Amino acid sequence: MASSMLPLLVGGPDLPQERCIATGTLPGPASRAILARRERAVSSALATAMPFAAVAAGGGVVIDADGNSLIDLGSGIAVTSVGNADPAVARAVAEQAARLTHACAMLSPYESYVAVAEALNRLTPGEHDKRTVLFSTGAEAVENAVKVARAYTGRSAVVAFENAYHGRTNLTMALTAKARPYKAGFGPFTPDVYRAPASDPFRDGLTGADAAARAIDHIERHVGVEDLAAVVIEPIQGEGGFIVPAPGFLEALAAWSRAQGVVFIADEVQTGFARTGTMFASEQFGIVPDVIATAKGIAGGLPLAAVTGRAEIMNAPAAGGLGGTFGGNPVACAAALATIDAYETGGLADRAREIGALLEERLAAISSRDPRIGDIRGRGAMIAAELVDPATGAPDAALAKRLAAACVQRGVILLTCGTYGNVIRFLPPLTIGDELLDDALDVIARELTSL
Ligand code: PLZ
Repeated sequence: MASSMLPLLVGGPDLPQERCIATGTLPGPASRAILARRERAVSSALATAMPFAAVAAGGGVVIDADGNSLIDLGSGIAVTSVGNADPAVARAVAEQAARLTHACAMLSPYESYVAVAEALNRLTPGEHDKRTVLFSTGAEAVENAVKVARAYTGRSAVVAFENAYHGRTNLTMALTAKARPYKAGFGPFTPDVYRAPASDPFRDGLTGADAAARAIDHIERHVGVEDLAAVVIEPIQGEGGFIVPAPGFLEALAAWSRAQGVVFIADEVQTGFARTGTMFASEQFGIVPDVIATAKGIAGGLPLAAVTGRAEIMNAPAAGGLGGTFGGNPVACAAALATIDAYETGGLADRAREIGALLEERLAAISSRDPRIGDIRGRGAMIAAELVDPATGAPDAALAKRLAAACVQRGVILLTCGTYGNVIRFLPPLTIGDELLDDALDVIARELTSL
């Protein structure tokens, strides 16, 4: 059946909140047809993790082309925190699209762009005077944060950390740690990017203070502060494995950066917008970044990203130095205003903490019976379990992959991550109900036992 003949399926929270694989296995026939067309039309370099084509989503479920209903533990990689096809966001998008789809912020301002900037200046950590610029993707935000830091300091070197993920553009590939699949074959990379050891309590056993001292010593010896414009760090590393640094690590690094005149850039692309139980993860570590990059959860699924920072830093590039055709598109801005309103008035940060507590409790119970779960970590609705060989502690990526593949066949969308690929991660929409979470954890427990 051509997709134009399918009845219009409305997504959002009114979708039945249930897990149901009516086709028995995935992909069902309608998904299979789309996947086959995809293979002929789309570059094979774009891999797809899931064996189904999505047509609608909302609350805590994703509906596929065959009408199967899957529990969403991924939110499209931490994007639809406010819920997919949220009615208020959908309304704001429709109204804005019917009025003005594009103006180009470099040509003429529009109120929604300014309002998003005001909201970010108000909501990001710190009471100092701030400015914001909008972009379309997380990588673009990180890249522009580095541009701003270089313009402000007149220095060029940038430090990123082990296990970091910052994007797929040339500069952000250089900042990203993992070679395969992100970097291999795509060099040469931009010069003057250096990698420092991070804090990884499960693997390095260091206190935050010791890990910071190790990182700072590494930076001072290998880079030198005279040429260092910025350190770029995810407060909780996302793609690298949901690694929560040991207490004190980020504080020490931020204090050292301030003392050295180095711009401290927090990449909160994955951790931002209520995901970790506070509006931004930096708050939980008591740090006030000079510059903060955001994207993903900012606009309920519409492509929008931002760089927010100290006014003197953000105003350092010459007029015209920052921009882009689509950055801060009016439809994306309208979506962001509705989304940010939902975070602020809908108690979603509190809900993230409840989700985190439920997930941690259920995972702890599973791990008490299964030593292959080596570590459970994260904050709020950004929780992960690291799978290891119990005898050696070696990462077990094959198990993570098999578990995710088995769970999706049972109707649970489970993502993996980690430098070694051996981490299962939980990033449900904050609109998911406890019943779905419990059901998903039952499935995961059952499938894990059988593997
Ligand atoms: N910074 C911390 O998590 C995106 C993409 C994974 P873009 N992570 C998910 C993949 O395989 O492409 C991400 C992130 C952090 C930056 C980015 C980049 O954001 O919107 O994908 O460019």
